[in-house]
Amino acid sequence: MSTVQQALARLGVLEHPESIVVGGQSYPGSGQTHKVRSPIDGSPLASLQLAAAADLETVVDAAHTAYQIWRSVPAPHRGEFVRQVGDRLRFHKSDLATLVTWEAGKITQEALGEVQEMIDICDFAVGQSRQLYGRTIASERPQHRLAEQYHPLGPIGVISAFNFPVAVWAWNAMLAWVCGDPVIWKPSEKTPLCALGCQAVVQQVLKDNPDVPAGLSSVLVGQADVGQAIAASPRLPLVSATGSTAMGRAVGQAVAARLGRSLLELGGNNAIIVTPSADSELALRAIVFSAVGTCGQRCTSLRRLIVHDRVADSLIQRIKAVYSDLPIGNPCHDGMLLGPLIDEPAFAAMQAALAEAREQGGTVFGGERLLQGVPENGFYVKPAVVEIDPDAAVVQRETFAPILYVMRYDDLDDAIAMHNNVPQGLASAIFTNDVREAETFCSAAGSDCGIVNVNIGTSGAEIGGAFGGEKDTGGGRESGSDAWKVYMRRATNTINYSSELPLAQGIQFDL
Ligand code: UN1
Repeated sequence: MSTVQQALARLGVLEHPESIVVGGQSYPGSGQTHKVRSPIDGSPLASLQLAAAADLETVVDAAHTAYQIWRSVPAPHRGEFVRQVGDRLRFHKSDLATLVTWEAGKITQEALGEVQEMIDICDFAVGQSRQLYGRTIASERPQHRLAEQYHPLGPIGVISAFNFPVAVWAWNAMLAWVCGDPVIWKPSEKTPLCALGCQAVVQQVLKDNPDVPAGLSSVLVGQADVGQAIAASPRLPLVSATGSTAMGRAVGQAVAARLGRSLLELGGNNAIIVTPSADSELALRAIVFSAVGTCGQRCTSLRRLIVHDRVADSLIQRIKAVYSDLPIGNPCHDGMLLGPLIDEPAFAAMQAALAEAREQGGTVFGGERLLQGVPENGFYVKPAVVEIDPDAAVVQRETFAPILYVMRYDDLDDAIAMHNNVPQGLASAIFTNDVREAETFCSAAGSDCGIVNVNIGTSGAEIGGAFGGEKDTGGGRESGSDAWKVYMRRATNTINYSSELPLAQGIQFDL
């Protein structure tokens, strides 16, 4: 038995997994057959008959049935269910990390970190389940109480990407569940076993809690047609989608057309500014982790480095030296820092971006495919450093690969302008020991991103903060802070406990 099969068996995933699971019930979809291969070495991992758009309705029916029950379960009891999910996730941490490594190609440390992110959001959601509070507002009328309540919203559609095949679902599902909403999950068809592994964990908890309705948690492994059906379904009041800007635009428009709510977490074009006062050791480590972590395939990956003229030469030289020595190869092996790209199209997109960068006057270091010392049939690459003009067209685009575009600046205002001059607005950072520079970057006139850091990199956010970004990144916020509110509907209550009927705004209306 392979490591993956062992992990699946321990989780309780069927030997021949099926692409639709509602609670504990699984069945094949009516779409085409789909083979899943590992990015590590191209080895086959699973063959599934995918879900198709027509399969969605029955799953939504089950979610609605579950909603009728779940919405009236006291929120702290809903939290107790999530607490048990968190316990099972702890128990299966390494099994799920194995699936993440084999399906997404993440090094073991990052795969374990992603599962930890799921556990963290469970803990957060459990606490949140006792804090779904509205405000009491001073009423202008005597003996009146003006207050707001948050109520469950309904079944939620979650569309996630291959690069965070488990954590992004957990950010959404754990909050949705404590908020009283069932979840229908369409994972990337590149990482179905990760999704089925998570669903198996939920299944274990459902078994221990027979009163919890099975339709609370469903998975449909399918392609874009299933995503479109989710976006178009008027019975899913919120659709949370993570992926490319093109995908998010299509989902956002379809959801808006039916006046639904969407939570979009799309592409980033994340940058770090390094100023002359920066701690260069700290900056170097942060730059390398942010640029090459997950092989440059995080939405928070560092794509642009904006470095002051005075420190540029030495920093660029040190980055290149570190890049030349990076352990690249099988992500299961201890000590590896860089695993493979997800697949051949990702490699082709990286090469196309590098060719374009050269045409646009860039100087390219690295970026080539590695064939020695790595498993065969995987797309392992040397990370690239590209010195280029900030106005080059290729710099405006998110290429999901380890390419770091480097540009120089002289004046901080110019650096901030350069920083903000891209369509995306997810994560950003400044490295400086100068409080004026740091606070300027964090101010209204500074970074225009949803995540703005000082002396740490762009990737690797904690779950406690709201996660998401502006402009082409889609504007949604998920995970921590008050992101829970998007999973609920707000009711404003005016309660009159007087024996008069005073009208607001002092209106007289005497019968
Ligand atoms: C993503 O790439 O879609 O901040 C999410 C990070 C992770 C989440 C990334 N906590 O890099």
